[in-house]
Amino acid sequence: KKTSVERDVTINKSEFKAAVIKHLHCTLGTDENKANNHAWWKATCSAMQEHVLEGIRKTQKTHYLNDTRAVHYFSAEFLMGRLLSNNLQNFGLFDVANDALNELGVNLSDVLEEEPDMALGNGGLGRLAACFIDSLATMELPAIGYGIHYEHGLFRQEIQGGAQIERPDSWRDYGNPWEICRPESIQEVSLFGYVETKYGENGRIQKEWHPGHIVKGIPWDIPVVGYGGKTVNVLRLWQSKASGYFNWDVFNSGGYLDAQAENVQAETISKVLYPNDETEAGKELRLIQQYFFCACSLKDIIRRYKRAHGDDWSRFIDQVVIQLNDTHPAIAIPELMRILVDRAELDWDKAWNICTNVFAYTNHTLLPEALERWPARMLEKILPRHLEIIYEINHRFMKEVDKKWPGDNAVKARLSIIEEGNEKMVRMGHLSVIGSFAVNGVAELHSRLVKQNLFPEFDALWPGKLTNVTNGITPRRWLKACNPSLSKLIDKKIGDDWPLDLNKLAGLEKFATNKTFQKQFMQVKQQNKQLLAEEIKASLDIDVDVNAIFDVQIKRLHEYKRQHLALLHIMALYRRLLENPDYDMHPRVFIFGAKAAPGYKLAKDIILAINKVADKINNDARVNQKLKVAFLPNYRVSLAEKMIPAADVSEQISTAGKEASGTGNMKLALNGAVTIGTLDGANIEIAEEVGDDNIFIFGLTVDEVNELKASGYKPYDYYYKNPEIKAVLDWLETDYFTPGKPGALSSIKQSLLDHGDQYLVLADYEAYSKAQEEVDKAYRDKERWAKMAIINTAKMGKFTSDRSIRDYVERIWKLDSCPVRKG
Ligand code: 26Y
Repeated sequence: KKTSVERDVTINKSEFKAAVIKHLHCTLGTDENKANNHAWWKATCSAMQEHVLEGIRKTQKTHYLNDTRAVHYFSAEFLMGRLLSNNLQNFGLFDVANDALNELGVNLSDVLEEEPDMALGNGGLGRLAACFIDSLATMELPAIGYGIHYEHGLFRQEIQGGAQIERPDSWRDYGNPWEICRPESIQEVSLFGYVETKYGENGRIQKEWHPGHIVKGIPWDIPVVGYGGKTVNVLRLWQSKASGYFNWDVFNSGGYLDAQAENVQAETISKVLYPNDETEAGKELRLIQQYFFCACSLKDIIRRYKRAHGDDWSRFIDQVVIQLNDTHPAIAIPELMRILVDRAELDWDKAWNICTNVFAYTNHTLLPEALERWPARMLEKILPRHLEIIYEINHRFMKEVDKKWPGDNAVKARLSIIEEGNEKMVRMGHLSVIGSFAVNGVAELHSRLVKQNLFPEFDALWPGKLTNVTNGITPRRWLKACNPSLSKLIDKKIGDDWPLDLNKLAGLEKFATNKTFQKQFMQVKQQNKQLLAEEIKASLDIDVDVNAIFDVQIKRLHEYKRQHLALLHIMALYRRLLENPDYDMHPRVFIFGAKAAPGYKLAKDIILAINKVADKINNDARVNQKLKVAFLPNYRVSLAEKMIPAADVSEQISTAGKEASGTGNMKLALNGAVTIGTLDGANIEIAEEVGDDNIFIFGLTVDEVNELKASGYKPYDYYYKNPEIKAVLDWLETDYFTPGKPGALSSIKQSLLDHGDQYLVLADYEAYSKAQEEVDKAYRDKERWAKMAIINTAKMGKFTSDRSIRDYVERIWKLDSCPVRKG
């Protein structure tokens, strides 16, 4: 089969070796005899960085010379994971590097393990941003990611006595070889203070913001290497520093210590990523983080624009589109208005026209507790001018609403950016919809619910503005790099151009019933399971049988994701085995990975319960030939890359209507795992692709969830009607799993019975348990299972993030690709 990927960087093994040795000597000041794996890792990164920098230079020059329109992806999170293996893959140098290091007596996989994950995100939303910038570079689109250079990413999770402990993450403690500091592009950002109203000669009201603090933003560029290595875009992350300028007054008046305190404050802004996803906390520092990176990024964009177009704003909307990754960067909307109205002195309508042609907004959630709202008082204190601007935006918008629904105050109250109540709140979702030209949800069902339930009147007011772009994942990281055995098998069967055109995987379908291919495919799965089994042994000292079904649930811990539904079912299997030692089931290993937000008590209790139940089962000789449970600590991108290729079953069991899309579902199916899932998020679209025979769908639909809730859901009914449910819930309350500590796990039972079981765990239990029996039956039919697994891989073409990006480009961004070539 032909090699279809045209490569820009050609370098052979001996050149690669020489480059690594050179960096060992000249960058790290060590040599081959002294170097440990960490030094080899750094030297290998530095060897790559030469090509990376050349790629960045060529890309930026090309974009500049072509005066390209570009997308600016604003996101508070970028969950990049490790970069070396990705960059080697995308430059097509993975095998060269492997051979070169081999000859130096060094093992590349060990070297890759030295790299700390760049975990500047919580979960799905942050990893989506990382997949998107990979696709943008691969498709040679002019793009820049803008975010925050957190000193500490998402906490490292340790498990002690079954419970989650959070430890600080320090991804750059020993230096990060990829990031490039750009002091020439430092920006300053204002905070606090007051607004002065002035009257100009022409009677024009002028607003002047006198800030109380000024902080510096230092840009760090992280290279984003496209597949094929031609376009290398950047992710620009802002680090906060005290601005020398502001502190001199304090310093001169003898307040040296106060001045130092100010330094600490300014540097706190980019210190740490907030670990809460899906629960808005309303913390001042979080708002400051958001404004800080938006203000730096807008200044950066405007500086670049002015270099090409001077003070003429008329072409701004042709050159710039800004995608807001959820409402976290929504403050960019009033900030751009402030720049245009107060600084550039454009009149309001002109400025608003620019804004509403520049911003587009992606919604990632319908959960009410995740919708960002800031107290007006807080905004007034930190960003007094922005609050005024928001009021003005709202005032004009309310007039528009009145034209459409004259005199309807109820609709005004619903649509107003300002939520009246005990405390006035600013609704960032409303601001984002009003200030953008396009709004999208992230899967078909989710986007329909955004229109129908979240923003129905906005859809009536601006038909067509609310739309869908189904999420995707990059097949370079999530198949090619993480599953080399399967990738090579696929290459042999259908050629190696699928990473750029994932629909090509459909070519595997005709081999789905081919005995030889089935065998090869399942052999690869077996190998990957063996590797994960070794990981489980090393990390938890649990022996697992690779002939067992590997059943994997990996995602943030949330009630709506229902890890506790899986737990109840595991307990039920345990109970069935105890009651009937001959209970007929194929051996199964349930494997979990999940972090809980540190303040989310019940989520942490569920982690504790999984670990306590696991302890008991794994050490119970009566059942542990058939049943094992492994909770792998510190779930993160690099661990996902090991777990996903080894999964037989993918658990996607959220309450219908709650999971906006999910992206782990796509990664697992792409690697040949079969989904057991609800009709939620992108599961629905996965089912459409693979067909009903190749997925296990169970549980209530969105409509049924609504009906059940409307008719008065009573979880106790299920408790009394289903003896298994009663038995496992009661079991949780005893001290069977927590010897000497009865009640240690009872909060779960309480939430399901006394607190109303918001996420309908008990209502879906029986359907889930039945679906699991179907999974068991299907797996025992080896040919049937192999066929299902192959079809899952074959039918994932739709879910490449290249397709998502193509949708954004054609329907929202209106971008052209810009080929970057040698020279
Ligand atoms: C407001 C703040 C507390 C906050 C911080 C992070 C709120 C939400 C988040 C993160 C949300 C998130 O990761 N959402 C997920 O986005 C994925 C990508 O679109 C979806 O696949 C997934 O269903 C959704 O839960």
